[in-house]
Amino acid sequence: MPAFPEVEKIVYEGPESRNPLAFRHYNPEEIVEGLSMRDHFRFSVAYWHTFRGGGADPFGPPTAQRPWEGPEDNVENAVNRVSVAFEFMEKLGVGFYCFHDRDVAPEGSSLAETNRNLDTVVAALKGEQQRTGIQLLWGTANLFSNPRYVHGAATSCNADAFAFAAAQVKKALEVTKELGGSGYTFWGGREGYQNLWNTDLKRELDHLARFMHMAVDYAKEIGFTGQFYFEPKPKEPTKHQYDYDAANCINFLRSYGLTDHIKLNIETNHATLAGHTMQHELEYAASQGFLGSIDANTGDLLLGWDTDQFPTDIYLTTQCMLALMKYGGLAPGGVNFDAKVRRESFEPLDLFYAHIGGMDAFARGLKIAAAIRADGVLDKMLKERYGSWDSGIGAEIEAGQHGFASLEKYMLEKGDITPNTSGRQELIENIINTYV
Ligand code: XUL
Ligand code: CO
Repeated sequence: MPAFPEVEKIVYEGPESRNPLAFRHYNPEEIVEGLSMRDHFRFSVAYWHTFRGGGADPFGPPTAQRPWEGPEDNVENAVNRVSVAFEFMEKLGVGFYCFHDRDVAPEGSSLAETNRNLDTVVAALKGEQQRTGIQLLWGTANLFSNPRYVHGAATSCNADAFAFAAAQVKKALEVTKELGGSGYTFWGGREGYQNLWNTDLKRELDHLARFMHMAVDYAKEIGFTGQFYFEPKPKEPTKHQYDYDAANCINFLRSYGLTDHIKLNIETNHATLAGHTMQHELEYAASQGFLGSIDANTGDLLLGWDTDQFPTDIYLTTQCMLALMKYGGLAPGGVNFDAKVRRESFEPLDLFYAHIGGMDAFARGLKIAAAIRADGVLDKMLKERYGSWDSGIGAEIEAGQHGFASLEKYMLEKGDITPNTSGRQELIENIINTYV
C-alpha cells in the first residue's frame, strides 16, 4: 500500500505549468555552468522534520496527519516508516537524506537494546538505499532530547553524560559508514550554557574539542572517510551556544587543531538568529576554506526564533547560489532541507508542496545567479571598486613591499588620498532586480 497514493513521480514541467505537483524550475538534467542541477544542489530531505515532525509547539500537541504511523513508537513502526520515507523521496526525486540516530530508531531500555534497534532500522535503510539509489548525505547523533543531556553532552558537568554521548557517536559513525554516508555533522544541541555563575566555560570548551578529536580518531580507526561538519547556531536551546556563528566555529576549530578534519554546515535560520544573513555566513565560511554543506530553510524575522520554514525567497536562494558558485560548489556536501511544514499544514500532501517549493526556489536562484555571473556585472563593479589595489601603491602593499615608514613617506609626498568614489549600493540593487 503506497503512503502517498495520490502522488506520482514529480517531474519538471517548465515555468508555465500550473500543476502544484510539478517542478517549474528544478530540472535535474539541465546543465548550468557545466554541471547538472542535480549535482549543483545534491538536495537532501531531513528525516527528523519530514518523517518525525508532528507540529507540536509549546501551546499544543502534534497536529500532523500521518496515517502510516502505528500507535506505538517501536522498531516495527520505525521500519515501516523507512518505506514511507523512501517512497516520498523517490517520488520527489531527491538524491539524499540526513538523519539523527534517534529519528530513525527508538531508544530501548539500555544502550545495548538501543543499538540493536538502530541496527534493525539501518538494515531497512540500507535495503531502501540499494533499491532506490538514494544516498545518505550525512548522519548525526541526537545528543539533546534525552533528559540525560539536560546539562549538555560533550560539555556536560557530568562526565558520564560525556561518556554516554561518546558511545552514541561511536555507534552513529559506524552506521553512517555502513550506509555509505558522505558526511557526519556535529550540531551542538545543548552544548552551551544559561549562565556563567555555575559554568566552567574553559573546561567545557576543552571537553567539546576533546570529544571532536575522539570522533575524528574513531573515524580513522574504522575507515570512515566522510567529511565532518560543525553546524553554527547562536542560541536555542541554550542562551549561549558554543557554536555561535561561522567565525566563532572557525576560531574554535583553529584553536583546538581540528581544521584538517571539520568544515561547517551553514544553516539559514541559524545565520539570522546570529544577526547575520545567510550570504554573510556562506561568504565568511567559504572565504576561510570552511564551506562544507548547507541546511536550507528560513526563519521569520518578525518571530525571531528558529522556525525552520521552507525557503521560498528568490533573493535568498540567489545569494546562496552566488556564494556557492563563486567558491566552486558544495560536493561532498549538499542542500539539506532542515525545514518543517507549518503546524497548520497538517496533510501529507503538504510535505510535497513544501519540498517542491524549496527546490524550485533554489533552481530559480541558480538560474539568476548564473545569469548575473555570465554578464559579469558584479565582477566588473567589484574590480573597479578595488582598482586602487591592482597597481601602484596598492599592488606594492599587497606584495609586502611597504611598512609604516615608507607609507608615511608616500603620503607626506602625496599630501592626501586620491578621492573616494561612490559605493553605488542603490544602483547595484537595481541591477540585481533586473535579473530576479
Ligand atoms: C537544530 C538543527 C539540527 C541540526 C542537526 O536547529 O539545525 O537539526 O541540523 O542536528
Ligand atoms: Co540544521
